[in-house]
Amino acid sequence: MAERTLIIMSDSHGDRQIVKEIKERYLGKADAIFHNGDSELPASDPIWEGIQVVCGNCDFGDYPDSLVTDLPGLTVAQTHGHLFNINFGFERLDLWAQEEDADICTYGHLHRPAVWKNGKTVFINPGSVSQPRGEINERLYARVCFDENTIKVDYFTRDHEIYPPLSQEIRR
Ligand SMILES: [Mn+2]
Repeated sequence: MAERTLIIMSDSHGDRQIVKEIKERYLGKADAIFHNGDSELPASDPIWEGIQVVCGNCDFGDYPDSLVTDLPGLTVAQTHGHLFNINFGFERLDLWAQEEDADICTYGHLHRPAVWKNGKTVFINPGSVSQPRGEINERLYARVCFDENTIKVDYFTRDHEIYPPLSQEIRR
């Protein structure tokens, strides 16, 4: 299997420009583009054509609470996180990821980049592309490259520069 690429962003909070920029940069090049909620844009916005998007706690309208996307060789479970109470721990999110047999479970809500593995699932928070919280004060999104053996995660700044301290390569 050739290497495939995903782009994941989250928590843009009204900042349509960055969603547009990322879409223009990666649509047709990446295998899929994800937005994990709290865009604060209407669900009917044509910007969502070609983007897998879920509902955040600051969104209204006709967004799905979660999505499961099957790509060749990879299942991605995607949700914002508030409905799984991730402020208080990841037990419920983890249970859902197991139920979906997810290779990747991606979420947002916390505005903090994070990558970890539990069982077969690699959990990825891309951070917030507009409003970072916590000690890493960078507006970030994530690029995931995968093949049958590895899942590699790199973060990029809003200026599309790689942010090396957060790069991780995980064996599947
Ligand atoms: Mn948010």
